Amino acid sequence: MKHLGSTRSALREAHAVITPETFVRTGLAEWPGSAVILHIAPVMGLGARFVQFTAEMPAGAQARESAHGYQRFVFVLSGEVDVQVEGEARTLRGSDHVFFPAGVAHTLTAREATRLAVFEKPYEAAPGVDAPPVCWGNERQNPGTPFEGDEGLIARRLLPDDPRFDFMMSTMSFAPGATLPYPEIHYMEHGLLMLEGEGLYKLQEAYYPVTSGDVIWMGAHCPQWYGALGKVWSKYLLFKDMNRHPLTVLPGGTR
Ligand code: UGY
Ligand code: MN
Repeated sequence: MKHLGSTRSALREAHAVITPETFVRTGLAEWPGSAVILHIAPVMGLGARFVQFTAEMPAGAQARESAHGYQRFVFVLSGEVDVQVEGEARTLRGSDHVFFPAGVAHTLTAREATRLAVFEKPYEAAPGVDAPPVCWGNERQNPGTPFEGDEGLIARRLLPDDPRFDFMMSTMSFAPGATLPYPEIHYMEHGLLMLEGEGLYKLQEAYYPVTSGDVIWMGAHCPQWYGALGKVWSKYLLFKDMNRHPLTVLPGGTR
């Protein structure tokens, strides 16, 4: 059906489902030599206040910090990347992740063909609250906790639960048949990347079959619910703005 223009991708006022057959590769100045698939950005015109992209780095490609000083969270999907920041050097592989605070200089150098999930956001300082530090971790070594008591739904927080951070990254893992306990509505927005498995996402009034590789944007107050299908656990990576007062969010996406 692809050749007839059919796709599961859909754009609505408070959500977007973006599936791989509609991905378009482009470049960014901070990522010379890499292909960038910019999934979610304020230019969508729907109120997104962050950017989510996939960076496809060939071996040897190097990226540097955002020229605009945005915070950056990087999750390694595949491959190997050398990271240098604040005099520290580490090599990251699948499921490793790193957070760079706003304005912190760093480099990412691919040792082999590497795919990264990247999230960037202007930092919103809060009065009397310090800036957050660089943070490292590995999602697979993170034990997580049952979400609202459900052993079939494990939430893993990839950043500290700390007011210095103005967003949270986590993964949500669902046993086959597990669901979010209720349809959520909240003022915070989400960027989502399906990492494993498949399920059904309800966004506003529509149900979407989703699978590994799909991207979803959920705007403020977008009604949202997920149920896992198939015979294996499904898992998604999730951005959520946190810890800042909603009245500091101005219409049009600036603060
Ligand atoms: O906590 C959350 O906002 C999360 N449960 N939302 C989601 O998975 N869509
Ligand atoms: Mn939510």
